[in-house]
Amino acid sequence: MKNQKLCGIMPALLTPFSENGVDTKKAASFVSYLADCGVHGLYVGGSSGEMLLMTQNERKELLETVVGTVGNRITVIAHIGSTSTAAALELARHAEKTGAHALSSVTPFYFKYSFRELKNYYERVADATSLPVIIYNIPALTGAALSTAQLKELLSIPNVGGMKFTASDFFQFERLHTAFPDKVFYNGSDEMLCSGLAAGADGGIGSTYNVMPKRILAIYNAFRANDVALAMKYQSEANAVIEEVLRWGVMPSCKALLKLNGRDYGVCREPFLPLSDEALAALAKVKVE
Ligand code: MN9
Repeated sequence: MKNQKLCGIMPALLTPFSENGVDTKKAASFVSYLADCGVHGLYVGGSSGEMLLMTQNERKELLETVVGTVGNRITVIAHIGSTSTAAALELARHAEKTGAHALSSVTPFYFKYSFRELKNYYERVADATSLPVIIYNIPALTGAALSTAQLKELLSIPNVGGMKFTASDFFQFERLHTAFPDKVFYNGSDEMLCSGLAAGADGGIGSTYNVMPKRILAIYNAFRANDVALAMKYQSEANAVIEEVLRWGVMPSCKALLKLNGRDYGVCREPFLPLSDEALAALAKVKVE
């Protein structure tokens, strides 16, 4: 049986920073707002959350804030992926203790690990807690372009509950979820949410969901109601926003869009830079809702 609690629309939460840490007040107020919008869950501490630019303690603090604020209303998936297995396992145990509903991890990156090493990593993460583990497959960023057979092997690990699939090979995507009908599969490319749903996704996880949750929910709800034409109309409206976001950089643009639309959520950590006036002027023209 598919875990219904894990299905649906889940913003890949952006992290608000204060001068010297995570701005937990801003995070709490924002996740309450997202839950009020009707999102089904949150994906916390992933790439959109700038996890690579955060300390272990900051990642834990952010998760505690989110679970403490909305953990009994919506699903919380803790991204615990790290450059070392030891760090990932520490975050995984902390996430279970904190009350997250699932774990997720990107495939270990930077070094070119063998498949044997990647598989061992997921076995260790899956063994560390009783929570379902969502494999995060994003070959364009990790460089780990795994074959369908290799992804199936990862999905076969006990405690692996599904996959976040950020790629455009919907043939591979269909083969995977058809082979594992009880596991949960997420579309990862916001610009292709409708296509991913058509290919069988149970939901989506994405950065731009932070800035236009209602429109993304409208795509999902129209598709679930079998109105593909309407879902594509909303997708096209979303893509006008995503096109600009991709032009100027995903996370800096998403934070700038929040500010332009009345919510000061701060800026990204360096090496990211605040956007230029030219970028801000272009983003001011897009309609997020
Ligand atoms: O997978 C996100 N990818 C990254 C999730 O954060 C790297 C997406 O939501 C993209 O940011 C989005 C824009 O290309 O689709």
